This record gives sequence, C-alpha cells and structure tokens, in this order.
Amino acid sequence: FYDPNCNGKQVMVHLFEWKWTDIAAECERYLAGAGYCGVQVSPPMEHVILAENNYPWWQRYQPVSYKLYSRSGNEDEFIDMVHRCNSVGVRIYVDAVVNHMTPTGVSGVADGGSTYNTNGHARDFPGVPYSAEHFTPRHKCPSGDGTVDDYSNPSNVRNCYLYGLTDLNGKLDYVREKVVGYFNQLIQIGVAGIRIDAAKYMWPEDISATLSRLTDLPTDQGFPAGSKFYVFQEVIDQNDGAIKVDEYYNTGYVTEFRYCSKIAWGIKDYGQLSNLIDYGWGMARSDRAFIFTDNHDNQRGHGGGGNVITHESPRDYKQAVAYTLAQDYGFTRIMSSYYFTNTDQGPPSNGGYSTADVIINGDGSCGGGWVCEHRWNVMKKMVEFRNAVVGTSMENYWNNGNAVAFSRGNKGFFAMAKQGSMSESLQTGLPAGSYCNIIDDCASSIQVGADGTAQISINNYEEPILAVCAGGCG
Ligand code: QV4
Repeated sequence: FYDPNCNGKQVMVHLFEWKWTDIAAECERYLAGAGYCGVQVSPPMEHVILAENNYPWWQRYQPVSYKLYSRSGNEDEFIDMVHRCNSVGVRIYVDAVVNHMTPTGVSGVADGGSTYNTNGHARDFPGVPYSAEHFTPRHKCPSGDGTVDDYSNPSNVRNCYLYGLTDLNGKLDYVREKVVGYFNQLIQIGVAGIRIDAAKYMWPEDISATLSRLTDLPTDQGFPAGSKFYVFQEVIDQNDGAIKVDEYYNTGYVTEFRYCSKIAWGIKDYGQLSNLIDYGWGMARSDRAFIFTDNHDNQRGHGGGGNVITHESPRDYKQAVAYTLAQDYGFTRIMSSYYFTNTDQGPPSNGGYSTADVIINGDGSCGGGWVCEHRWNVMKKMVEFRNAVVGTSMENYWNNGNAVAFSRGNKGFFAMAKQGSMSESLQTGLPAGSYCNIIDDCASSIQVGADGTAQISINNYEEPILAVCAGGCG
C-alpha cells in the first residue's frame, strides 16, 4: 500500500471537483509532460444532490451507492478517464468515502437512480444494498445524541455518527465485502490507489481486513505484475485527541495535517523552517507521511480549518509549495482549486448542478473560475525539481531567518528569500560548473567553484526562488 505506482514520480495533484472529461484531457495535454505522478479525483460514487443547499461541494461526501455516477460524470466517462490517463503514465487516485452514507433523517433519489431513506430507524440504501443492520448499533456509541463529540475516546470517534452521517459497521463481513467490491471494481478499471476519507473514524483493523482482500493492479493498464493499491488515509491528528497517525501505518500513508500549520508558520517566519518536521509533536515518519500545504477542507475553513496558506495569497503560497517540494519529507500532493466566495459553494457551473468545463487560456493558465495552481510556473518547475532529486537527503542547510538554502545530495540546490532578494556565498554540494535557475527559465544562474561554493543571488519579488539540478531538472 506504500507505492503510488507511478514509476518513481513524486507529486500528485488534487483536481478538486473537476469533471472526468476534463481530467482525461488534462492528463494528456499537461500532466504527463509536466512529470506529475497522478491525480486525486473527487468521490466518484453516487451521492445525494442537495438543490436546497445550492449543490454544495460536500454533497459528494454523502454516499448513496457505489455506482460510478457523480457530479463529475458517469461510469463510461470515469473509465475513459482512467484509461486515457494510464496510457500517458498518469495515475488516478480515488477519494473513497466508506466510513458512512448519508446523514440521518433524509430520503430521496440520487442522480444514478438509487433511492435512499434514513428517516426514523430506517437505513435503506438499496443501490448497494445496505439496510439498518449494516450500521453501527446505537449502544456501541457512547455519545448523548449519537454523533461524534468526544475525541478523547476512540469508541466515540469510531462508533458514533460523524456530523450525523450514518456510520457503517466495518466489523461486519457483509460491509467489508461491499467495500471490497467497490475497491476491486476500481482496481479492475485501472485506478492506482485511494484516499480513505475519514479513516480516523474507522477502526484500523477494519481497514486492514478490507484491504487484505484486494486484488493486484491490472497489468493491462501498465502496472507491473504484483502491484498493490496505493493507500493514503485521512487521519487528522493535531495532538488534540486519542487517535494517532501511527495506528494507521500498517495500512498505508497517513495525511499529516501538522505539516500544513508548520509550513504556514515557516513562511511567515523563515527561522521556523529549520524545525519544520517535529517528531516531538508526533509527526508521521517520512515514509508514511502524506503532505500538502492545504487541502479542500482547510482552504475553506472546514474540518477545523486552521492557519494555512492558500492560493488566495499567491506570493506566500508559491514559497510554501516550493519549499514543500524542495525538502525531502513525505509524499507530496498539490492542491488545484476553484475560486469561491462562500465556503459551501460548489464548483464553477453552467447553472445549477452541471459543472462547467475547465477553460485553458492561451498562456496556459486557467479561466472560468478554476485556479489551477498546478499549472503555476513555480509549481510546475518544483515538480521537476522534486522528481530530479529523489532519493537524496537535505544537506548544507543554511537559514538566516530571511533566506534559506540547502542542497539535495549532489543532485540539486534550492534557495528562497522572503523579501525577494539575497546574496550569499554558500556551499552547494554540487560539482564545479555553471547551473541555471529553472524558476526564471535560466535568466539567472550560479557558478559553482572547485570547492563546491557559489555566490547565491536572488532578485525576484514575486517568485523569490532558485532551484538548480546537476544535469538539468527536466
Ligand atoms: C449538520 C451539523 C451536525 C449535525 C448534523 C445532523 O453540523 O452537527 O450532527 O447536521 O444531521 C455537511 C454539513 C454539516 C452537516 C452534515 C450532515 O456541512 O453541517 O452536519 O453535512 O448533514 C464534508 C464537509 C462537511 C459536510 C460533509 C458531508 O466538510 O461540512 O457536512 O462533507 O457532506 C473533521 C474530520 C474529517 C473531515 C473534516 C471535514 O476529522 O474527517 O472534519 N474530512 C473529510 C472530508 C470532508 C468531508 C468528510 C470527511 C465527511 O475531507 O470534506 O466533510 O465525509 O476534521
């Protein structure tokens, strides 16, 4: 569960709320050439449609069945996307919502035609099918109203209803079989892995029992024989409760949300970048840490929000992502967003429920309300850098509180200046020679002497970053 199955590439992008047809096109026209490992896609299963809430993005976290029918498209479009992306070496990772179904007290018909009814004691999801006996019994949940309300007690977190969402009983063989069926269907199509949504609310042994029944990835989609599903689990551990990320190491990577706060703090106060990874805080070990500067929840204040940097502060955000990709901790994901004015607002739409196409402008940026951080110059270049220096460690670390620099083995060197300029003679760890800065397309360069030192100069307010690689990064 630890190999993302993308030939050693190091960065995935979350194309939040994109349609399958647009993702397929993006794999072919951009992601493959830019060196992205793959795409995390929004939940593909059938979900409620909340017209009364003006179709919020979060309706997709209220499953109705495991039919591949969502706001992003139907099953044929999903399969076409996976196949087209795989054929250009870009993998698809599904956001898997299997902790729960819809909230209590609702009924209706979802887009794919499946009905649901959770009024009173009913828990009817005939599209799976699930019924009342497949949900965690009330007596197992120690909270007063049945919802999760005590993070100091694992039984409360894992047996009660998160936000009132009907909690599947993962102890039951029947439930495990249904989830296995969903995952094996994804695998058969050629999906390379999953994010397990709300994994913190599931018992680790239930996740383990489910994953143990998965088949290998299909060789006809370009996976070497014996390849396993890549798994990263959403466990928000902020040192604020009983549940710790390390309980989930046996079943894959874990989201490391403390990294979001740490990098935001570090960009505000460069001195803090020296203490970015704090194992004293219990941050996940590097070969289990799934990291990102911000995600679809905390960029809009959901899931506890927090002090994170987002695309809304572009200059700081470029530095945060650049540093994240330059350093050597964890497996990285880049966020790709749409603009919003209210935190529930769904993606750009053609009116109502129908998601608008992503517009690609002549200069390669996006329009139509899509931010496309993954196409920004700094992000694209730093993806190349991270791929090029894979396997090396950080050395020659230097930080004076206003600027920071380090080498990645003898393969790369990175520097960044908070105020936009720096000039300093530093050890680069690189063989003697001239190296050009990929960030400004070689407008600036450094000359490394026989002793490995070079004068490192940055003069660029908007993108105050220097990144060079031995033999070129691309
Ligand atoms: C409301 C009340 C509850 C009440 C309930 C009763 O707020 O107190 O118990 O009604 O019915 C939506 C609404 C929410 C509503 C809920 C149920 O926003 O107000 O509860 O539906 O009707 C997303 C959104 C949520 C949304 C949910 C389901 O963020 O706002 O809830 O989808 O549509 C924690 C968790 C973490 C979680 C994070 C958001 O530790 O696991 O919060 N992150 C993941 C996803 C996230 C998603 C879910 C989990 C749930 O990343 O996007 O929540 O699948 O930190």
